[in-house]
Amino acid sequence: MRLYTFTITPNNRKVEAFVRHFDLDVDIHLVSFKDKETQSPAFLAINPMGKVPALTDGDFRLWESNAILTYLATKFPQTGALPADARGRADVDRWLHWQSCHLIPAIGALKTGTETDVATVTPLLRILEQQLAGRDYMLGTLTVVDFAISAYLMTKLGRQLDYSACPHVAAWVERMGGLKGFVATQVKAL
Ligand SMILES: N[C@@H](CCC(=O)N[C@@H](CS)C(=O)NCC(=O)O)C(=O)O
Repeated sequence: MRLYTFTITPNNRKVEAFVRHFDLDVDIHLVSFKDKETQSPAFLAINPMGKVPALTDGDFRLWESNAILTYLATKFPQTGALPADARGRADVDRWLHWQSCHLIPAIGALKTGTETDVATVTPLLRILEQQLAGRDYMLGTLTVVDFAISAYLMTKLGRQLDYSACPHVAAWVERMGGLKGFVATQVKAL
């Protein structure tokens, strides 16, 4: 298995951190944007979107960070990072979709400058706060959901959000940042 990644961005870091946290038998390949590697015919054959992260497993080619996370957790069940029962799995899907459909657009708007008020993300942080009350991790134990969401709050922009009403979220981001995989992928944050 080979992971194509560019560590510094949260879309990539969350997957690479997962691989490194659990010491998964995955070859990590850092792509070179300088050399336009993601636009090369060889890479476009892996991901026609020309984006990382991407994963190859034999002749299987997978892209989209959340799909890669759940695939890895399925292939390496020893991680215990993906509930097997229907409700647990639906719970994972719920939060992965929430991250893509709600958190990313809100943070993305701040990043591009179409929104300048960091308070626009606060209602979403409050949703996380509610979920994390009484839990160390989003679903109780460490799952792909924690990797999928926390990586965005560890960025330079993520750290500028207002956590004053969300102490559980702040503590969780701190806890996640201390995990082996996130320590190993600590580079100058975006
Ligand atoms: N939704 C995708 C986003 C992937 C993505 O946007 N990757 C960026 C880096 S964070 C990229 O490869 N950009 C290069 C480009 O667009 O040329 C995911 O979660 O994997």
